[in-house]
Amino acid sequence: MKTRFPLTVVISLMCMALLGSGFVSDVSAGLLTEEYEVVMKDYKFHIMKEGSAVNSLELTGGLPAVITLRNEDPVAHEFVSSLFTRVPVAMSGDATLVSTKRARGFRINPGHAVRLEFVPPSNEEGDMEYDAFWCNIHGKQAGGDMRGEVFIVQTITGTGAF
Ligand SMILES: [Cu+2]
Repeated sequence: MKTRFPLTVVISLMCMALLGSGFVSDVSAGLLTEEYEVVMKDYKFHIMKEGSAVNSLELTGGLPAVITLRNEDPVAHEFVSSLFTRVPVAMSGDATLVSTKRARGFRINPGHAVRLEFVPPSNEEGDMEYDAFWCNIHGKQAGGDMRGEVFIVQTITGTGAF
């Protein structure tokens, strides 16, 4: 079973070291990619950020995001979201594209993993955007286990940085 955590940790430590040394300003640090890992296991989504379990995906508008989906269950699962109808996603790995009326996503077979790269939408108003994600096989009903939330915050507005 391979894991990307060490690399993420190394990068984080490097960034902290650079921040501490004054080489990287806060603004530059804000341009780093946001990385999450979502493990599908026991018919649940387990969301990890920098090696820690978190409850939801919190992304920043305009800031590149990487989400690695890993299916550790013996059945196929899906990761489907309305967010993917609004942003183009680059996928690497082995998954099948899934399309519903209001959402798009990926079906991942047992033991497989995929890496998604995209830039969450930014809006000039600075409004937080909200999307749900779910497994369209096991998490269609509200309140089900195979559902989760994506928040897209807008922290960089009116700077012309993007
Ligand atoms: Cu599922």
